[in-house]
Amino acid sequence: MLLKNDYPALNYDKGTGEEKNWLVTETRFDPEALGKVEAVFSLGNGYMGLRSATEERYSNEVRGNFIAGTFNKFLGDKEVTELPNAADMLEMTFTLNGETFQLTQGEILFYERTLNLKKAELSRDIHWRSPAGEEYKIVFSRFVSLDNLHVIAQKVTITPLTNDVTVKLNSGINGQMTNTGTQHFQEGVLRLYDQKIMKLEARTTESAIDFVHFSRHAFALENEEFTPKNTIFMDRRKIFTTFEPETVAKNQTMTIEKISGVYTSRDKDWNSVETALELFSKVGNYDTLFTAHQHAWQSKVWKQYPIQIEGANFDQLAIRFAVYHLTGMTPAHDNRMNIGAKGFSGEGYKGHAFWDTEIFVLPFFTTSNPTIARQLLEYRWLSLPGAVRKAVENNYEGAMFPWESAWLEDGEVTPVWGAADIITGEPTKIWSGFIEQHITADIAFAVWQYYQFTGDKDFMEKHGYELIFATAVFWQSRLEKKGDQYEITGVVGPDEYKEHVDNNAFTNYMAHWNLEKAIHYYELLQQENPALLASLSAKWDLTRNYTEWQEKSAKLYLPQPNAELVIPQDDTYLSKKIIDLAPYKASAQVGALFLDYNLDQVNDMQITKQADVMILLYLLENEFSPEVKQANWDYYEPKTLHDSSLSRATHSILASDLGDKELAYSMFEKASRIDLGQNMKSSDAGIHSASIGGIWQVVVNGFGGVRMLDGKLFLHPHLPEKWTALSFPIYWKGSRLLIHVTQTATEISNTSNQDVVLTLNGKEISILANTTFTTN
Ligand code: IFM
Repeated sequence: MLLKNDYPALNYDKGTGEEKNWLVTETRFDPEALGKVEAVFSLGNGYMGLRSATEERYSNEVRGNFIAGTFNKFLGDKEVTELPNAADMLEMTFTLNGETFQLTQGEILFYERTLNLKKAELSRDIHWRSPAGEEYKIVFSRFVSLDNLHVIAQKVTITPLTNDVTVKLNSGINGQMTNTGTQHFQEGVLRLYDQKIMKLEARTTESAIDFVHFSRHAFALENEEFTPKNTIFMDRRKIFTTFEPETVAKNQTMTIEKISGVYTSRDKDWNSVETALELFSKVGNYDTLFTAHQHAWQSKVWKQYPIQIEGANFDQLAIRFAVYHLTGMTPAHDNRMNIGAKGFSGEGYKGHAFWDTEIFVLPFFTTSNPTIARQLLEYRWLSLPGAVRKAVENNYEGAMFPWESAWLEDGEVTPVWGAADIITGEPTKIWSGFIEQHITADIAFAVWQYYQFTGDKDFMEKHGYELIFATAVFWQSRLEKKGDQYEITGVVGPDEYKEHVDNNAFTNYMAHWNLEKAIHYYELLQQENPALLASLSAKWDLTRNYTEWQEKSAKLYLPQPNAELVIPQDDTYLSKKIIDLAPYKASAQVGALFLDYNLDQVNDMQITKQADVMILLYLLENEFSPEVKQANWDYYEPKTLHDSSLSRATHSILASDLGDKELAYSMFEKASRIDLGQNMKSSDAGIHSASIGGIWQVVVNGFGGVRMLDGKLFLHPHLPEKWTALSFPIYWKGSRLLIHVTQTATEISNTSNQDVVLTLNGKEISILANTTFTTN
């Protein structure tokens, strides 16, 4: 029976030939570890995402179907808006010769569940002996179409191996889903059309978004289509059909297809339930849908991001895994939506967007698919009203972006209470929504980074300048005069283990950067586009602000390196107690520290949750010398628990910059295993979007050495010893460059019609249009 723990649960080497380094395979069924695979093998197309729960149900499962941007708030002050768990369309219960198919019963003689990243298809291949001794080969396949964003397709083949048997199916749409108990939907109309298409309508309770779900089935015996007798069944929020038993002879195969669709009134092209039904009626069968789906993945994803690592199979798989999820989690179809910190792969963080998007994920799109990057930044521009509301509520001016975002108009949606405090027994207050304020500068930084990479003036004129000005207006109102200088007190920096600190270095430097950029662009627009400046000035009171920016930015306190070159993370960090972190660093459990201490106690120790000063040294890298970077690494890394999945990628990139290839690689190894590794409890609440974006940054910005400094492109690769080659595309000011790096040479193909100037390994070069430059 394949339930043993004596070999790794995930296998990365099953793919051969064309599929080498494209397959991740779960090799045993473990009813205790369903959550990991549900999340890590989740399917998505940016419009929706599905946790990969199985067709048949298990007690520890968490089923999840999330549709981008359909936020709803449950009643009461304790709740914040969240992405509702929509009706489940995957469920199918099989009765084989009177026995219910359940892997916890009988014996599993063969089991493999595989996520094929290239095809974006999930399959499950099982040889099962039932409790009565009948053996079956059962193969399940499914995908969420990238060609038709509304469609989910499933196929099941059942082959009895010992005797002729009967196969009965109960399948439908189950709207009894909740977000861990919270029901977000009012019941709507249930209906069966033409004895074929099941429909479930639902409406979110507060945001009043209409959902309509459809499912239909098709059956074949040895490729001969047939229609079994069936009975429709409706219950509260549930519509199911029972397909009566059909005899399948030994070694014959019965094929069942279930095609489902979901449409909502949030869709830009939403018209009515009737129109949705009409659209769904035209959807093809599994194979035709799959051909179009594969074509879409090939043309929109794998051709667009042909990133290759040679010499390390797992690493190649890991970067493909990253691109796979970056595609699935990103609502590229609609600029009113953003990326959830867990994508669509779980309820974790409620579908909200954090700084994870701008600092960790966006660089992938800015560099590899600027159209999508622009849309994600447009989301922030569209959500300026919410940011203004948050500023007003806090007695500030300008745009104070929420720590967690959902609807454009919502403003702050961070929940106020979190995990249990082990000392007081009370819930811990989450301060981030109140005082983790660096996100406002992070968004401005991402705008600037996008502009530098793309040269997209149209974006700047329509959205970018306004975002940089509105955020700078916030900062000037936020700064506090203390003696001769300005300070920012009472914040949480990226290190969320320090609350209510004064002058968090990252926050102060980023605010300063934001103010300086606003001054720069104000002056630039005075010269180049006074009309635009006048209209933005009227809206944001820029004439007064410009004076304030100049005065305050010049006097904003920026913590300087001390005698040991260490930049104080905040005013008091360096004077706090130091404890031995070795046991916590060695623990496989994230947050193991909190089994011994509560957050108040951790606040008083030199313990850092995640890259804080380190991310400052990365983002504003040319403001700090290599000596300062090294000294801060040596000081802070031993005090950093990497308890946030965002941490290791940044550390790896810095280690690359500091010339420590081994350390950079070991940090990368750990980062790339956060979701994809063997820890079967790492991802239950969902994958880690920022970590996944961070993995791409480690490969391209760290090992590939791609940087944009002061608006110029730099390339300084340092491949890990075991990699023989790395290839990736980047866009620079509209030109697509294909970069191929080996241990001894770098080749850059400029596929555009314009010359590109960049600095390669410290030397400025110009690569003529449509030519390839090679070193050595
Ligand atoms: O944004 C992060 C934060 O930096 C650390 N905690 C998790 C958040 C969401 O990923």
